[in-house]
Amino acid sequence: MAVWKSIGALAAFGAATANAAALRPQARSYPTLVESAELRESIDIDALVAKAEIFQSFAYRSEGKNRLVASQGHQDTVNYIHDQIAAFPDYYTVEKQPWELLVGAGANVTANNRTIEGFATTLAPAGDVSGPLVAIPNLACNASDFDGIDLTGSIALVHRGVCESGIKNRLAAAKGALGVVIYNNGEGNLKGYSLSLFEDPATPYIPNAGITQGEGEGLVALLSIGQKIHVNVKTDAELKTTYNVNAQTKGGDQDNVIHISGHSDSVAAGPGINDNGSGSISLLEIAIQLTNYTVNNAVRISWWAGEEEGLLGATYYVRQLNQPEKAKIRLLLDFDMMASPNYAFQIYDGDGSAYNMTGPPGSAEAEAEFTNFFANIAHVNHTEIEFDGRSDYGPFLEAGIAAGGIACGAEGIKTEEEEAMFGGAAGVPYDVNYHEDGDTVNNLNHEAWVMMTRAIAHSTATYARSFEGLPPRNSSAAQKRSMKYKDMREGLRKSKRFLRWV
Ligand SMILES: *[C@@H]1O[C@H](CO)[C@@H](O)[C@H](O)[C@H]1NC(C)=O
Ligand SMILES: *[C@@H]1O[C@H](CO)[C@@H](O)[C@H](O)[C@H]1NC(C)=O
Ligand SMILES: *[C@@H]1O[C@H](CO)[C@@H](O)[C@H](O)[C@H]1NC(C)=O
Ligand SMILES: *[C@@H]1O[C@H](CO)[C@@H](O)[C@H](O)[C@H]1NC(C)=O
Ligand SMILES: *[C@@H]1O[C@H](CO)[C@@H](O)[C@H](O)[C@H]1NC(C)=O
Ligand SMILES: *[C@@H]1O[C@H](CO)[C@@H](O)[C@H](O)[C@H]1NC(C)=O
Ligand SMILES: *[C@@H]1O[C@H](CO)[C@@H](O)[C@H](O)[C@H]1NC(C)=O
Ligand SMILES: CC(=O)N[C@H]1CO[C@H](CO)[C@@H](O)[C@@H]1O
Ligand SMILES: [Zn+2]
Repeated sequence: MAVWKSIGALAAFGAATANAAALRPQARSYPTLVESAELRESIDIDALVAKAEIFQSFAYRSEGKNRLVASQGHQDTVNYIHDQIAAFPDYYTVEKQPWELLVGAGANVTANNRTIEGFATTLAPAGDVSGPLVAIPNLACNASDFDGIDLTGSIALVHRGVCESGIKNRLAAAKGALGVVIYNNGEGNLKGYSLSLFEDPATPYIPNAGITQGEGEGLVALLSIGQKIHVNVKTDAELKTTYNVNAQTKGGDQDNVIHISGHSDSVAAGPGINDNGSGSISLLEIAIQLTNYTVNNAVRISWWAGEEEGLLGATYYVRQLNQPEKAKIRLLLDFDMMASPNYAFQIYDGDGSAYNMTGPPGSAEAEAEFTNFFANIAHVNHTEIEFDGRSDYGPFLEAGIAAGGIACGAEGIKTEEEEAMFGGAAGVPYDVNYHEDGDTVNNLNHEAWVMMTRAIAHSTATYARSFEGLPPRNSSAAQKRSMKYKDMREGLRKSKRFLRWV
């Protein structure tokens, strides 16, 4: 296997052997500039699946059989990715970037001395609080939902959905509540549930526990007929350190960076091999294959932690970048769920042609490049999906950084039109195992995974060669765009699609 010494040595080596190599066109024995077709062809399903098996083994030997952020299964994943990249010390710099989060470690809830199954909430503090239960109308996303309600010394009962639970918790705390009980807005439990927004030190969080929809609706019914309910909420939380893995080629223009990313953690329910192990693995495989080539622009690759808890790793990362560092990132491409069993080839609608939400300048061009890949190179159909910030590219959009990406589909239902375009089955979710214990190696679609990984390889190679066609950086336009984006997120909070996420 070729491990090139340093970029300086590498360029000299290339020049010295170029003539000799030209005589032996079969043997590519010197480093060449990366090229889409070659990098694409280096993608091999066996190499991808072998890594998926490794990720799954990390999950299965972990206590919760998952790769939940900061768990053993996740830590093993982070170390594995880091070590794979560190095996190319002359090609990449690589770091494990630490950050901390409070992971929920238990929640006991009683109502009038009856024990209710409680779910710990990540990012919320430990505590032992009691008081009368008060139900908050609407979805408790807006200060006006709390108008005329005095929560002093009380426990607030709120419904999940529409906005991050961190907003609900803060608003309740501001009205004097001692704790919050959130009830689910669908079937199932709230294992691994998160407040989804880092704590704002100015408005600290109060203890928070989740309960099922059935329990929540029962309590609301009792309160509505005037029954008094005294609630006790006991929560435990552990401060844990987790890591983003960030790698960057030593070669290429360090001031003009193509940044590709995915997330390394899973939800609590399962090993998370499609969501989003598949994206992480695609990136790892591309990072390894890239070491055979030189690049004109630096390639940065990040594996975020804590995506499932509210895009936390990416949020942390963007927050700690100063403006000149942000400006070096010409484009961020994010990849999640690359191997859904009932897939569609979906491109984020960066130009707003389908969903009327555009990204910062450069996002439209990124969409066009993926369209070019599917339509003109792979000759397959594609669809567009809302550029809604629902995955790790969200914090980059808010910082005015151009972004794009592709996906294969999560819990959404395949339409008749899409069945005609991609095969599979209409009326069935793209990934029936989304956030379930069935999200395993056996349920990956190999054809989709190779296609998606090749799409990533194409865009990586294209931008590693040149940013031609991408508009120049314009920080004033970026600022304007990021303000507009924040407004649109507000509008989106009201849309149905957001409801089950937060
Ligand atoms: C690099 O290229 C060689 C020769 O084509 C190939 O055997 C190898 O698998 C490639 N990848 C890496 C990471 O060396
Ligand atoms: C709960 O239990 C405590 C101690 O056993 C008792 O004093 C209290 O009256 C009970 N509260 C209700 C609402 O039953
Ligand atoms: C909050 O409520 C106010 C007053 O009813 C309303 O104008 C505003 O649009 C609401 N904001 C959100 C995010 O729902
Ligand atoms: C919840 O109750 C169980 C059983 O009594 C106890 O072991 C656990 O420590 C309690 N957790 C909290 C957060 O109070
Ligand atoms: C697109 O969104 C803008 C606001 O961002 C709005 O003014 C315009 O009417 C929308 N266009 C369509 C076709 O929905
Ligand atoms: C693309 O979709 C159309 C239906 O819209 C279908 O007839 C065609 O076979 C699809 N092409 C490929 C390559 O799957
Ligand atoms: C940068 O963006 C601003 C605001 O959209 C625009 O007025 C200005 O002409 C742009 N500058 C360049 C150099 O493109
Ligand atoms: C593109 C995509 O579907 N990504 C998913 C990765 O995982 C997170 C958390 O489960 C989902 O919210 C994203 O939708
Ligand atoms: Zn579009």
